[in-house]
Amino acid sequence: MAQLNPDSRELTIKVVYYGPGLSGKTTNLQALFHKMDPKVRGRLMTLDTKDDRTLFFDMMPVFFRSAAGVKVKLKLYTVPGQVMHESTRRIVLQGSDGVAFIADARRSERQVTSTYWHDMIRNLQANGLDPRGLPIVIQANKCDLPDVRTAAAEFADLRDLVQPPVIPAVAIRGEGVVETLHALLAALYRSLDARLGLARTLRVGEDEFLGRVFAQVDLAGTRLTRVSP
Ligand SMILES: Nc1nc2c(ncn2[C@@H]2O[C@H](COP(=O)(O)OP(=O)(O)O)[C@@H](O)[C@H]2O)c(=O)[nH]1
Ligand SMILES: [Mg+2]
Repeated sequence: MAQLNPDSRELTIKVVYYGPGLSGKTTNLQALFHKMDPKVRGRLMTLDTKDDRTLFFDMMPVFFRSAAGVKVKLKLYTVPGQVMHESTRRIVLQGSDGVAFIADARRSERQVTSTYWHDMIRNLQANGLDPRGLPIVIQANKCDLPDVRTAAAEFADLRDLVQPPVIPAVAIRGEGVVETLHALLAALYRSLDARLGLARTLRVGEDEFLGRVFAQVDLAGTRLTRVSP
């Protein structure tokens, strides 16, 4: 979980992009990387193998400093999707502050998606993280393909224990990618504020927190809406 280092006034936040292999996790990070101003983003580290699959994880840091001098480091990770990397998926989830679950929205992928979702819930619990208290969003990716689920009601098979928002996306075109991160960070801010008192003790408000990240993002074609608590 995110910790504040009181001496350096530095807050490190971990966000994980989880989901089955080939659902579009790396594509999300790549799209974000290209939309983000180099001033706030670090290097995108991807360790894809030649068959297009993530072997260990991808990571991209995003940095900003608040007006009150708090340095925020946001680290975006992906997990490998292949079944044989189950233990790696569990380890990457350790200490996460929020999860974007990237689903391939095609109905043909429904069973695999459900398996990975419930595997994530178990892995969170194995790491001592209560999914009911963790900011989570579901991205319905690949909405450019035929026979997809896009409405939250069509993801009832995932939304039993928790009911995260469902955000439609076409990550290869960069659509829905910023919306997904924005919805997650809005929920994440509230959870961190409740735990660490970001507004009260650090004087970092929600508008500033989201503003500092998304002011540096190319928002062409993006519609950000406020997500209700
Ligand atoms: N049609 C379509 N393909 C996508 C989309 N997003 C990702 N892909 C493709 O799906 C494959 C797997 O994507 P990748 O990001 O590597 O998946 P990961 O295993 O979850 O990291 C790649 O060939 C991507 O180009 C999308 O929105 N629509
Ligand atoms: Mg990948």
